[in-house]
Amino acid sequence: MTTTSAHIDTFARDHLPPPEQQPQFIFDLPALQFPERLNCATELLDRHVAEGHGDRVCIRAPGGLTWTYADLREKANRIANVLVHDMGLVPGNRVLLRAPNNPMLAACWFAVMKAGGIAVATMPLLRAKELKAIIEIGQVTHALCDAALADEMHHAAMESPQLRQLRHFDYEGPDSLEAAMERASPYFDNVDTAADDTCILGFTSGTTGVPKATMHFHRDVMAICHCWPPHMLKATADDVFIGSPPLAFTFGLGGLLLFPMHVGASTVLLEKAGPPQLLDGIKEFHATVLFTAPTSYRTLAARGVELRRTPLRKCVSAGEALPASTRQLWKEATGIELIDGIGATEMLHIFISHDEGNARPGATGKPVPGYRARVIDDEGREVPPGTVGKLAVQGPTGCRYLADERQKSYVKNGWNVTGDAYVMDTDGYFFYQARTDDMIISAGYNIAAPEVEEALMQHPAVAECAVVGVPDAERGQIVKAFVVLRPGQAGDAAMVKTLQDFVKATVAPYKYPRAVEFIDKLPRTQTGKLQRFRLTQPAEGAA
Ligand code: 3UK
Repeated sequence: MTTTSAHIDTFARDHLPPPEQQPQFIFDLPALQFPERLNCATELLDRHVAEGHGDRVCIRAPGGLTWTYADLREKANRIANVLVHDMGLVPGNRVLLRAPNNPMLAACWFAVMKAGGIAVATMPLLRAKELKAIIEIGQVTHALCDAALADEMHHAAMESPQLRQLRHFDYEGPDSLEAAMERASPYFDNVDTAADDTCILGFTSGTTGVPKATMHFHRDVMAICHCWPPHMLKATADDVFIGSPPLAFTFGLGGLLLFPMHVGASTVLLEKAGPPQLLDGIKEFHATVLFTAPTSYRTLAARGVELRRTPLRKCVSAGEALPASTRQLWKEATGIELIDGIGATEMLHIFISHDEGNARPGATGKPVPGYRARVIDDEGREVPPGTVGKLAVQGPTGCRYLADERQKSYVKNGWNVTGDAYVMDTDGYFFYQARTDDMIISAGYNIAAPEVEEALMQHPAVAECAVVGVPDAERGQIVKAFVVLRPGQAGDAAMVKTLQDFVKATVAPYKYPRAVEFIDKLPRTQTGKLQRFRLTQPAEGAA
């Protein structure tokens, strides 16, 4: 596609991976025939107002705040004017956003889209050092930051000469973003961006290594709204969305902002969204659609009686594998069949999933309409059903790392290779096995760490666990389990034996953990993913 970019600052276009390293994109649904000019803010926000739905509730938050679509549009327009007229933004500039999930963060995100900028949303818990790395990699020129998170931002800004402009919101003061918004016009003509102008730099949450920036276009934002939600989630304008993933994580951006807005529904943004806040939020706002991670479903399942009295009807799990036992636990507690889906920052959102009617225990599902998937061997050949291999996917979205050598390992022969080991059955269902680096090879056997974890988790004494391969002279590697016990359980030799016997009775005995260590807490990323590598090399960088 050769379209005319609206970007005056050509940094993003200049750093796209070369064409031969890009994945093959496919657009074989009618809804994916995008025009050359496309601004996702026009589609997701302004359209509702233009169609006469400006007074529908768009965003709610604890403390009584309610914004309609018209309110959000006016805020975003004012911020876009501040960005352009006060802060000197030109299309293509990168704008760092830093806030917990709240309405102002949503307004800032849409303001960046409207102004033709590129949003670089960052995880609230990041420290100055990590923010500085993101500013450097993304050559970030502007930043909008929640005053509550100003400290680390300030330190990062001091050491980042490329960052030209920084404004804070949610505080009283003449130099606040809100004060500037008051002075700005409530009208803004969205920049006429090309469908293939970059609008998001999504940093990988990465369970290991140096962060990578993935690049996504305006058309990618619309593509994810047209693929998974209408076919798997099937939400309507009357739904109320709620959930835990940060908007800086594309799981949260889609689930808690883009998808509700695409169908004209409303979303509840919670700054704190642990299980207790989710439960309160579901009750207070009568939420009907929940997005969170497997661990959070396990904790919330204990509150099934209360949840059954709410209108909650659709529950989505992503970010890490959903154990069959968690699916069952949630169904028994709430009566709701979980919708599992695998997504990735590189793919922007979910590409294998199922709806409630087609859930199969232990399976992630089938390729989402618009995507295709296969299981391949090390040479890139498709393997037969029932064989473990690497997951490869193609669709309207795909991996484009900003100037990063690792593009060549994620994209092979036009396929996105996600780093996950999968098996497809003869019905075309995809079963997650492990991250390719979490396959343990012990005495010649392939053992998937999550399978052993799932077996352990079914024991009533186990609260959480993580399984890794540790070096062993005789067997190459042995299976080692790190176990967090439920309160009141003793981590002694008898418990080790009990758990080992329990695993042997649940899965093939050669998979049992030959070593078991009891710990208080598992290491997790800010997106809730287990960091197994930190259990094999605990000394380095342990927080
Ligand atoms: C793992 C899963 C099994 C898998 C994400 C939904 O997680 C997201 O993006 P990340 O870049 O991580 C991608 C990796 O996470 N994973 C995610 N979901 C599942 N494994 N079952 C699942 N349901 O290893 C994948 O390669 O942090 C999830 C939407 C948007 C996202 N960015």
